[in-house]
This record gives sequence, C-alpha cells and structure tokens, in this order.
Amino acid sequence: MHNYLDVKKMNRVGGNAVPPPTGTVRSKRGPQMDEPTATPLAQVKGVYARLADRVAIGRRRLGRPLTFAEKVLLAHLHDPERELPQRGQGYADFEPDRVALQDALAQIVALQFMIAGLGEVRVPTTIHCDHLIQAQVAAAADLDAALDANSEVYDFLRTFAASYGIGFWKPGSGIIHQVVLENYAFPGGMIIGTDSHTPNAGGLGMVAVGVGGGDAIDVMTGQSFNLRWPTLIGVRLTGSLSGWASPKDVILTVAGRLTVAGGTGAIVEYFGPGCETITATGKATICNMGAEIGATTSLFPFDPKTAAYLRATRREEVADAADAVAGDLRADPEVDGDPERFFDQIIEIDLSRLEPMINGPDSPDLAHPVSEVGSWARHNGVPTRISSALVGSCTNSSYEDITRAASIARDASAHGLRARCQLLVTPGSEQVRATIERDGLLADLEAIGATVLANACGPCIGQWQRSDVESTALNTIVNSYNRNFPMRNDGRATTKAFVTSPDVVVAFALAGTLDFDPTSDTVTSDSGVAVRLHSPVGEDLPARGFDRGEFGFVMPPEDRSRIEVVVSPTSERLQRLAPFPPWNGADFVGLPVLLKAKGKCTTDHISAAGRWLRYRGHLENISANLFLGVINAFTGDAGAGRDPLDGQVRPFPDIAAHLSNAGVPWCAVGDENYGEGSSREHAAMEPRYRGGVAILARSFARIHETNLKKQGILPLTFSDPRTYDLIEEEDRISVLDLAALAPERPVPCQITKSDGSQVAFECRHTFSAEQIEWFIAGSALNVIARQQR
Ligand code: MIC
Ligand code: SF4
Repeated sequence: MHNYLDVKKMNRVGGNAVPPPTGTVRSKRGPQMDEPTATPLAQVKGVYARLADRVAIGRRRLGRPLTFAEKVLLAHLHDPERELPQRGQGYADFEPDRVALQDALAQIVALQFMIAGLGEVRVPTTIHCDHLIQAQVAAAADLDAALDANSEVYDFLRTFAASYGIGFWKPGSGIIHQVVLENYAFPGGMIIGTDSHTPNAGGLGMVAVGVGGGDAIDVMTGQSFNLRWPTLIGVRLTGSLSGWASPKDVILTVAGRLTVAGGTGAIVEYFGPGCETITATGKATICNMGAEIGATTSLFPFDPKTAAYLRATRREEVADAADAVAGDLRADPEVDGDPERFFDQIIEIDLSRLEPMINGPDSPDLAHPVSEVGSWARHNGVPTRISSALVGSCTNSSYEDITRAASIARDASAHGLRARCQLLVTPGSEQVRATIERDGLLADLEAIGATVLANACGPCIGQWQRSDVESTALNTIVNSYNRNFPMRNDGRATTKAFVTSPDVVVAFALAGTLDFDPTSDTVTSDSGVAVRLHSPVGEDLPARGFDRGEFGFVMPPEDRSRIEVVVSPTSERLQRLAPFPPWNGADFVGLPVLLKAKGKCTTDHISAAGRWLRYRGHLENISANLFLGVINAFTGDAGAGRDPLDGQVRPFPDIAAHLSNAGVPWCAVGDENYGEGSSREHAAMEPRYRGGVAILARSFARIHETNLKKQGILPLTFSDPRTYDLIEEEDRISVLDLAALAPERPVPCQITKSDGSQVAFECRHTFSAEQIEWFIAGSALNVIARQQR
C-alpha cells in the first residue's frame, strides 16, 4: 500500500512522510495561494462578491439597516428571496463555507458518512486530532503515548480523510479551534464544526456554529445547514482593558449576567468602540466561551486588529479582500446609535471598569470578582489552597495569552518566586508552541516550575492522569479553560474547578491560594520578601512572525481509488454502524421512565468524556456510560435507578441495555437546559441505540435538541413546566397522536400512575416539516441515504 497510509510513520508531527500537497489550490498570484492550509482566496472572494447584494436584499426585505450577524447570515442563506423566518422561531437553510471535525466526534461522523453513500465531501472539510491525547507527563511523552494508544483510530480517521477528500491535521498540530483561527477563519464567512467551541472563529468575524455530527454530515453531503434563525443579543463595549483585566473577563462577566442558558438560540454580537481595542485572539476567547451561555455563536466586527492577525498568519490577500468590503463586515452605523431597534437584548460593558473575574466551581456562570473568590470559597466549603493551575485550552492559548502569562512569570522569577502548586501549560497549536519556544516564553514559564503539555485538549476534557493529589481528596484547581462541570478535568467529583484568565491562573499558582487578589495583595517569597506582582503585559502578535514549527497537515491525495478505510470487526474502539430502524407508525404507549434527571444534566452527565473518549467510535461500547453522571431525581444518587422490568437497582446504562434487549422502548425526563454543554452526539445516539424514543424536559440546549431529532428521538418540552414534578418512578408515559405530528402542533401525552389513574398533559416540540421526516425515517441520516439511492 502507498506509504501515505502508514500511520505509524506518519502520525507524528514532524514525520517526514507528508506527501507533497498535490491537491493544493495553487495560483501564481502570491504566496498565500501556495498555502495548503488556507481557505482558498477564490472562496473568500466568492462570499465577498455576493455580500453587498445580500445586504441590499436584507435591508429591502427587513426595511431597516442590519447588524453584522444578519449580514453574514444573509450572505450564506440558501435562498435569500424566500421568506425570512421570524427570529427565534422559524428555520432557514444556510450554505456554510467549511466544516471542521475534531477526532473525538469525527469517528462517529465518519462512520455515519460512510453509510450515506457519497464518494467525497462536497464542502471543504478538515479533521483535527486533538481530543484523544492524554496529559500525564509532558508534551513529547504524552504525544508518543497517544500515537501508540490511538493508532487504530488515527489510522481510521486518516484513511477516511484521504478517501473522501478531507484535510487531516495530525496529532500534535493543535486544538481544532486554534488551528481553524490560524488557517481557515475569515471575516464574514460561515463555518460549522462538530464541537461546541467552534464559535471561537467569531473572533475573526465568522458566523461559526458548533453542531452535532448530523448537521456536519448534511453539509459534507452538499445539503444545507438548517438552523433556527437566531435571536440577537448585542453586547456594546466601550472603554479599554487595563491592568489585570483581560478579554476573558468580558465573557466571564457576560456568563455571570446571562447564566448558562441565557444565550440559548441567540447570536451574541459585540459592537461599539471598545471592540477595536481587543486583539483578534482576545476576541476569539470571548466568542469561544459564548458556548457556555448556550449561544448559537458570538461574533465581532472586522477591524484593523482582525486584519493584522490575518496578515500575521500568512493571509495578506484575505485581509486585503476584507478591507475592500469592510463596510459590510460590521453592523450598519445606525446600529450603534440605536441598538434597541436591532437587538432583542443589550448588555453594556465598559472595559475600563472591568475587574478580573473567576467563575466556578461546577458551573461556568458562577461569577466572582477575583478579589472576592477567596472569601466565597471559605464560606462554601471549597478549599482555598490550590492544588493545580492550568493555562491553555482552545479558549486561552494564543501568543498574546502566553506573552502575558510569561510576563508575570518573569517578574516572579526576578523576585525568586516559584509556583506553589503544579502549573501545567497547554499551547493551542504547534504554531503557538514553536513561536513561544523560539521567543523564550516557554522558558520563562518553566523557570517558575511550569510543565508544558502536548498541543491538545488534555486536561480540559478529562484526559488528565493526575498523580498529584489523592483521587478522593477535595481539592481546588484554577484554569484558563471554558467549562468546569464536575468531573470535567480529571474525572473526579471532588475536584472543584474555577475558570479565569491565564494571567490570574499564573498569579494564583504563585500565591498557591484563592485568597489572593493580584491587584492589591503581595506574595511572600521563600526568603520572606513581600512581592507585589506587576500587572501582565502582552504582545498581540510576535514581532518576528509566527514559526510554524512541525507542519502537521496532510492533504488528501488526488488519486483516492486505492485507499481502504479499515474497521476491524473485532475492534473495541471502532464499530460499523447499522441504520436505526424507521418509526413503526404507532404511538408510544406506556413507556417506562428510565430516569428523571434532577438539576443540571449536561452532555458530560449523559455521556462522559475522559476515559470514555476511547470508545467514541464504538457505539455499543460507549453506551456503557449512558447517563452515568445523571442525578436521579427519585433518590438523589448519581448514575443508577430502579429497573422497571424487575425492580432491581442498577446503573442506568445496564437498565437501558436490559430494556433494549427485552424490546421495551422507554423515555427519560430532564429538567431545565437538558443536554447543555458539548456537541457530542453520543449523548443522543446512545439512548437511541438502547431503545429510547422520547426525552421529555423542561427545556433543551440547542445542539443537543438537534442531535436528538437527527437520531430519530423525540425531544419534547413540557408545555407546563410543572408537569416535571408530577412524574414518579413507576409511572408510564404515553406520547400520543404521533401520526398528526406537525410543526407548532402540541403533542398530547399522558401519565399512567401505578394505581392505573391517568394524568393528561401536553408537550411542545421544535420539529419543522422536513425534520419530521427524520423521525419517520428513523434518523436524518436515513433520509440522506435514501436520497443518494
Ligand atoms: C468539550 O469541550 O466538551 C468538547 C469535548 O470539546 C466537546 C466535544 C466532544 O465531546 O467531543 C464540545 O465542546 O463539543
Ligand atoms: Fe478541547 Fe477543551 Fe476546547 Fe473542548 S473546550 S475543544 S476539550 S480544549
């Protein structure tokens, strides 16, 4: 076989077997078009060529000026002359410019794509190997270990990418969102990615939406991306950041105000004079963490700082093209003067008055000014002593972030200070790693005791093999990531995680305690000297330019005929999928309630990551984690309940398997914002695989609700949220009149109590007419496969 496929030789970033980029879009017009990893200039120009027309159509049809988000949405509408849906209500079809897949989800996307029956992707697509690398020792050792442990999966993804015309970023090349920002994002573009933090690219002015694999498959197979037309939250920024305040504090503040569900169904559009004061990567940080308030995406207007970042990342021509249409890469001028007319909700933030913030533990919206978190922790039984401090992740791992963190480290070193707890640093990409190494910034951090991890997700997604604290010890960590649900980082419910800026992470590492306000307190060195840390200083872009480091990209070859995508039938990591069966036309009568979830039920509760990432390509094996983190509303316990078939108490995944083997369909009940967090569709596929047919909840998170619909499960919202309280352990639920399922039409349901009495109630759903076909066919994929035949 062609050595292109020899994954052992190839996967290591820096391996020398990368074939010449034969499929590259080449041009004689300048250096950028020889860049195998850039979005082709022709594609960018294509979007800009229609932008003015689309904006004119939008202004005419809406009879008013437009916000920037509206312009980008219009520029990507499949048919701009069709009726424009009501914000927050109707659905529209979009044509995104690009799809990005991360390895943990790409596996199930690939397995599904392979049964859709297409020869190649219809829209430029890339796969990024970032989630499967564990953080245990340090960068090189961890990467080698990942290559050994995951070679089967990397091999599969690599051959899948090669055979369907997809670009492949090898393990070690960086975290998907950083790599997309550095290479593919462009102002006014639209990207979807199988990861909830895809909105990171909003920092460069892209409408970047996190989706489940089902939506990705639609676009990869040349269909439109169907999205509910978002509502608009405007965040008006004035002033400029100074001292210890950083871009992270903007989103930590917004999250505190809006809460984890406050952005649901909305695009958060930043506007106002403060935007121009924030660097492109700072803007990306803010947009990235918009996922934590449930926003569809967040975005910033194009400005000179965006252009500077494009130029610094070898995209001069994209910057020039954007400059030429700059007026349409931001909101119309009327928006700033009269925002109430344009946005459904407005938040004002004066950057000059922003304090450094820290959010947590257990939820990213629990916001505290850094000056108050110590006393909050003391009053809430959370240790103030910090066991570990972590800088990095897709949220905060830019060159600027590291220069700021390193400036604190240098100051500390000069005073003889060292970190008082473990300090781990994850660069976001190989390009950032190589540049900060060349510029001596890694050495600055290492001098205070930092360990540098692989350019990957690592501790952000439970891939952290800790040995620094006892596995059951209550302990506090601080990190510059975005999410801090229980068990998120190290799989331990006893770890309390706080999210903050990299600057504050480093300051806390030096102090070793949450009881420290870097803006006013001093750290005492071992020799007894009280040191007041300087506020951080950063550089947004490297003066000597970026160093790409080891180039980790593999182009798909032109001749794809001989590539074989191997899925071993005996593999424990990969399993070919069988299509889900179509709906049998009958109502769901007398469904047992597998579980009723109490409180937060994120996708981490439904299908945990960490050690389970191993089975992301094997639906049967990963289904053994189903609902393990969910709190049972009937008992208060996590992950277990009463089996409706024999009354025994068992782990939820065992009950689900038992019901499924017995051919008994079931439902589950959720609270508010069910399925919050990630885009992992395993959280929808596992219940479907185990015979779940409906999830009834007080409300759903957007991506998860779509994932359920795509997999043929009914996500139903109680019309009266109090119905949740009526449901008891032994009840049976009926979902009726399904033959009449129609958009906007409520679904009649019924509870049958154990004494035989019945309680009627009603649910709502968000299925459009086309989406009802998914339910009938058994899944959205079945509809696509049917169309290919
Ligand atoms: C996350 O941050 O939770 C993840 C891991 O990146 C997920 C994706 C996944 O679970 O595969 C996300 O954010 O969508
Ligand atoms: Fe990876 Fe964490 Fe970013 Fe998700 S949030 S993409 S796990 S770094």
